[in-house]
Amino acid sequence: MPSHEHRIHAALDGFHIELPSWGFANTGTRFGKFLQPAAAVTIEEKFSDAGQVHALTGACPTLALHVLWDLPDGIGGVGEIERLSAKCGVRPGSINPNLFQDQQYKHGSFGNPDPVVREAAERHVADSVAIAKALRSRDISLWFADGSNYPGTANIRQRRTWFIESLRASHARLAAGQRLLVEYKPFEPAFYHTDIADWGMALLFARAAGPQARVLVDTGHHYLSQNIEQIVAWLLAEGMLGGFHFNDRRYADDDLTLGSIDPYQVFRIFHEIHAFAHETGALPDIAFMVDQSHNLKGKIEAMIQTVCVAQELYAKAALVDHVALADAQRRPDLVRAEGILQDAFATDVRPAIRDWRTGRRLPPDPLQTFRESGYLQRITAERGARQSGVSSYA
Ligand code: RM4
Ligand code: MN
Ligand code: MN
Repeated sequence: MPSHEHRIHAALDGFHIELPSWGFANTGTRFGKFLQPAAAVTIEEKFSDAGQVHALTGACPTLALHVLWDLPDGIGGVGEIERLSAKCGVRPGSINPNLFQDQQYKHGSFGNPDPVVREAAERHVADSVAIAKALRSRDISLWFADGSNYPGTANIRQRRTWFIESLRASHARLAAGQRLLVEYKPFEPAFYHTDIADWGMALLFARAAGPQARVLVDTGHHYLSQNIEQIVAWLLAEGMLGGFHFNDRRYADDDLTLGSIDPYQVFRIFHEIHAFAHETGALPDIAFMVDQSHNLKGKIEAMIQTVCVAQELYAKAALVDHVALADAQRRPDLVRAEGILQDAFATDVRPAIRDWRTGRRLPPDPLQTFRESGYLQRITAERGARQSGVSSYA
C-alpha cells in the first residue's frame, strides 16, 4: 500500500471544488444585512476574489454563476465573462438559473398554477442552458423555491406533474455532455410543503427529466440527524449523484462553514466516495461545489478556510484502508471496522498537505498568505469608497 503522504497527494491532485459567485457578495438573513466594505458587487470583483482563492489554494478552477445576478443581460454577458475568466484564471462553472426572485414566482416556477409563469420559468432555464453552452459549462444547476405555506392551498400531485413536464422540456435543450442537476430542500422559503423536498423526489424528477439529469446534494438541506452519507451511497450506486453544494448546518439551512459543526459527517461522505472508487476502479464524476454565503465572516477568508477544510477531510478519507475495512466487515469485526474509519479521521494530514502545496508552488498556509498579501486592505479601500453594495440575494 502506498505511503500516507502519497495517498494524500494523489487525492489532492484530483480534488477540485467550485466556488459560488454569490459567496463573495453582500448577503444577509431575512432580518438584515451587515454590509462589508470589501464585498464584491460587480462580476469583475467576484471573479477577482475567486481568482485569489484559486491562486492560493490551487483547488478552485471554476466559479458558479447565478444568471440573474451575474448575467443580467443574459447571453449578452457571455463575452464579459470570458474576458474576466481569462484575466482572473478561473473558468465559469455551473450555471444557476434564478427561479425564485421575480414577483411572478410568488406561487412557484415550474409548479406555478399559471401556465404563463411556468412558461416564463422554462424560458429562463432555456436561456440558462444557452448561456452554459456558450461558456462551455457542463452543469445547469436547478434549485426551486417552489412550495406552499398552508395545507390545502396547493395540489401537490398536480404540481409534481407540471414539474415533470418542465424538467423534460428543459432537459431536451441540453447539448451532449451537459447535465441538469436537481437540488432538493425540505423547507424554506416555503414552510408547509416544498415541491422537491428530499433526495427521493429529486431522484424521481431527475430520472423523469432524462438521461443527463442528476441529483445535487446540498449538505445543508436535510433534517437534523439525517444520514447524509447513506443518501450519497445510494445515489452513487444508482449512478445518479451529480454533485454537492457544501456547507455546514446546526439547525436548518444555515450556510455555515463546511465542517465547522460536524467534520466527521463530511469525512463520512468523502469516505463513501473513496470506497465507491476503490470498488469500481474509478472516481465517480461528481461536481464538488461550495454553497455558502457568509453574513459575518470575511468572505474571501471564509472561502479559503472552507477549501482548506475540504482538502483536509478529503485527504483523511483517502487514508481509509479499504482492503482491511472489507475484511473487517466480512468477519465481521465491528470494533476494527469502525476503528479503521476513526484512525483515518484522527490522522493529522496537515503536514502532508503543506508538502503537497509546496511541491506545487502554492503557499503552505493559504490563509496566512492571503492575510499578508494586502489584497483585502486594497479592495476594502477601493470598494468601500463607493456607497452601494447590497446584492439582491437573501
Ligand atoms: C438555496 C440553495 C441554492 C441557492 C439558493 C440561493 O438555499 O442552496 O443552491 O442557489 O439558496
Ligand atoms: Mn444549494
Ligand atoms: Mn441552501
